[in-house]
Amino acid sequence: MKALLLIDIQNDFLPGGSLAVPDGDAIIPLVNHLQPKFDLVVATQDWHPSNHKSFAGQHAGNKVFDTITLNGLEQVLWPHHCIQGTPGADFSSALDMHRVEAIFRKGTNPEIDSYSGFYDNGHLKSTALAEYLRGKGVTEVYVAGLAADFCVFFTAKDALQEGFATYFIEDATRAISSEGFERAKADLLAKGGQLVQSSSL
Ligand code: VGL
Ligand code: ZN
Repeated sequence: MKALLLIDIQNDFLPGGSLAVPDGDAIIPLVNHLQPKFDLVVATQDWHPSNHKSFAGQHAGNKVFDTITLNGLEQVLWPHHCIQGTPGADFSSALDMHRVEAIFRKGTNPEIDSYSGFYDNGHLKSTALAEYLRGKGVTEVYVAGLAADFCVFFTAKDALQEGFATYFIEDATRAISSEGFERAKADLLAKGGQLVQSSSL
């Protein structure tokens, strides 16, 4: 069974949002078109309390995109984004949601960031996404969404570690930085992941 994971296709990561990923909206027609080709479609939703410590505004003396140590982990400081219940946290209205069987929320603990749909950044707590997928008989996981160099990358890395055959749909994601995108792809390939284009699916 093949699952498509739609990572964080939320207004704050799209043009006009507080942490807009360049050209992020270009992926939406692609992922809408891809959905019927899969046995299962799941979405993740970045879902932060307003005092989340990944927000630069929570750290006097730091600015957006600084890197700090937060509870022992390296943490990039972000603009406020995807605050629970706000329009920025909503899925794009252009995203077809009617085939999405489950939504996994992440980033709810203010003390730790959570890029992957499977675990927080310290691998302290699971979202149970792996168990959910296994329970549905999924063996192949395809990842798409935003941002390629953060949440899509970390989700793909955990999918590999969980033993799923993992495919990174290269044209159905966009990155915050192009160097980050290249690093992410090289790392996934080195770990046994595969890069695919949506046209081949
Ligand atoms: C993300 C930074 C902070 C993402 C989420 O979805 O890639 N990036 N929170
Ligand atoms: Zn976030």
